[in-house]
Amino acid sequence: MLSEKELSQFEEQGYVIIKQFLSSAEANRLYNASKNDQALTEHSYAVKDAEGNESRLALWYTPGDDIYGMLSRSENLVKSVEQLIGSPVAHFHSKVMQKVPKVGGAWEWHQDYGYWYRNGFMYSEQMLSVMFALTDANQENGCLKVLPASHKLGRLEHGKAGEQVGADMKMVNKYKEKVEEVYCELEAGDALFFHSNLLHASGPNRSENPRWSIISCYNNVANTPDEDITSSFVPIKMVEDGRILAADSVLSEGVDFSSKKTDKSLQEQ
Ligand SMILES: O=C(O)CCC(=O)C(=O)O
Repeated sequence: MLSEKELSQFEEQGYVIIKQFLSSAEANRLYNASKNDQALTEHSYAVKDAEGNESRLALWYTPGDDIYGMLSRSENLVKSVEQLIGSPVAHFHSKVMQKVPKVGGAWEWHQDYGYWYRNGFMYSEQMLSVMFALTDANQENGCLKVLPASHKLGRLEHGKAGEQVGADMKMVNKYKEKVEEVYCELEAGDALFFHSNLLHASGPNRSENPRWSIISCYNNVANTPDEDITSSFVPIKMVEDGRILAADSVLSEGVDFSSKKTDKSLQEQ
């Protein structure tokens, strides 16, 4: 559960980092599982940044009984999310983000709610993401960077940015005159909770090391979308903590993957 200090950091700055949310054994197991999972590899797709560098991701909706489900459904995590967006919560989706050494591309400045708004979700403050570092993430391998307190700007316009969709750079640059961007350097196992309106981006991976992470996104079940994204309004089935090390390391069969075609972060309005 998050402390008062962590809750007010999230409220004021739009994000909070929890060191060693996962043990290094758990982070390592998740990393190896995601590297070796055939279904995940088959359903992953590449996204180019403005310079043509590619990152890969695999995204699915309903969490299963596998290692990823044991992470996103774990009691400590779900209760922490509930502290931030109210209860009960649903698991909107999770994704494995892969930045291969020397190749992995950048993600342009955006707010997640800039995409999710298009699904018809009304309340940005009832949605958030949690990024789990499966490898160390730093400036050299393209860690996430954020603009503190930008969640208070409300939703900005989003439009085409290379193959991706990014926030209106006129507003982003104006806000950058007021605040310094913060590089969220993480060690494997650290978790970064961030508000759906927080402006964030990441650079390319110029290093010899991979930058791998899982991002799980949550929604308050009362915040229903227009579209039939069932996972986003069905209360999550919580499981007790500590199941990651024993769970099946292959994604459950029949997992409902998203594809590049349906990914809202790639579609212009
Ligand atoms: O993985 C990254 O570097 C950025 C991912 C991101 O911004 C997102 O999924 O919203």
